[in-house]
Amino acid sequence: MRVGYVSFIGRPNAGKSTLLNAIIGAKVAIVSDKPQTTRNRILAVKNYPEGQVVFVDTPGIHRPLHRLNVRMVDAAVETLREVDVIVLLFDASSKPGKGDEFVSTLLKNLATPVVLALNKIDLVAKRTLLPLMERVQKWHDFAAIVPVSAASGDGVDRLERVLLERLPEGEPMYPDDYLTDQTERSLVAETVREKVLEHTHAELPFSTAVVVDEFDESEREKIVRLYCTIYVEHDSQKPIVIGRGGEMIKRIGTEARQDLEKMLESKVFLDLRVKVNPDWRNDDRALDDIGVPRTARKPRRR
Ligand SMILES: Nc1nc2c(ncn2[C@@H]2O[C@H](COP(=O)(O)OP(=O)(O)OP(=O)(O)O)[C@@H](O)[C@H]2O)c(=O)[nH]1
Ligand SMILES: [Mg+2]
Repeated sequence: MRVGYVSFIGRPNAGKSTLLNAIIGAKVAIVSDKPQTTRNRILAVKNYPEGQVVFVDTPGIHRPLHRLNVRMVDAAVETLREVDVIVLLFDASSKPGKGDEFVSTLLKNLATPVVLALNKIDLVAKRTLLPLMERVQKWHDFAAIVPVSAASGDGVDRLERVLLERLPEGEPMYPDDYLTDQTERSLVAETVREKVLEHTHAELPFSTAVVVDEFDESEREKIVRLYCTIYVEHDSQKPIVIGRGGEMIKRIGTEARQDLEKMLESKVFLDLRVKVNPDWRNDDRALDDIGVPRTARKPRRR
C-alpha cells in the first residue's frame, strides 16, 4: 500500500481548493474567484485500491499585510516540511511573476519531491503549454510536470497516479470512511463566507469573517438551526453586506442554506447577522475565535 501526505501549495487563486474538491469528489474547501479564499489548512482523505492519500489544501502564499495573513502563509509554509509529496499549483492562464519565484525559493533545500501541476489548461491554447513548461522548469527540479484542469477534471486522474507512485509504502492512517478534518461547524462558517465572497467586491471579501454562534441540532432529524455572525471591519461595510432592504443578506442566506441542507442532509434554519469588529485581521484574540490557528512565527509589532 502507498500511504502518505500530499500538500497543495501555490499562489492565491491557482485552484488548490478546486483541485482538492475534484479529487475528493465532495466540497470540503470553499472556492472563489477572489484571492486569499482559503485561510486554514484543510485535510481530506482519499482511498485507492493501491493506497491512501491524505491531501492537504493550504492558503495561497502572498505577502502578508495583516496578522491574519501571516498565520495563513505560515500555515502553508509549515506544511512543506510535514508532507511526503508537494504539489505546486500554477495557474497556466496567468503570467509567471515574482510571487511564483518566491514560492519556488521556499522549495529550495527540501528533500521532498515536488510535482508541478499546471492548472486551468481549459483556459489556454495547447501550443502555449510547451513554452510555459520550459519556462517554469527553471524554478525547481520537479519530480514531474502534469497539466490539469481542476475545473473540468482533465488530467486529474493522471496527477493522482503520479502522486501515489511517489508515496512511501505503509498502512492506512485513517479509517476508510474518514473524509476531512473540517468540523461541521467550520464547514457552515465557510459556506456562509463563500456566499459573501461570491457577492461582494473590492476590500469586503478580505475583511469578512464568519463565526457560528450556535449550532442547534437538538432536532437533527427535523431541522438544524444555525445562528451565524458575519464580521466586517468598518461601519461602512455593514450596509453593503445587508444590501438595500436586506436584499443581499437574504441572497447570501438562501444560497448558503441550500448548500447546507445538502451537506447536513437536513432542513436548515439559518440566521445571519452582521457585526463590525474593527481591525479583526490584526487582533490575535479575534483570529483565535474565528479559528485561524496560531502558527510558530511570533507576530511582528506593527
Ligand atoms: N477555468 C478554470 N478555472 C479554475 C480552475 N481551477 C480553479 N479555477 C477557478 O479559479 C478560481 C480560484 O480557485 P480556488 O480553488 O479558490 O483557488 P485557490 O488556489 O484555492 O485560492 P486561495 O484559496 O485563495 O489560495 C475560482 O474561480 C475557480 O473556479 C480550472 O481548472 N479552470
Ligand atoms: Mg483555496
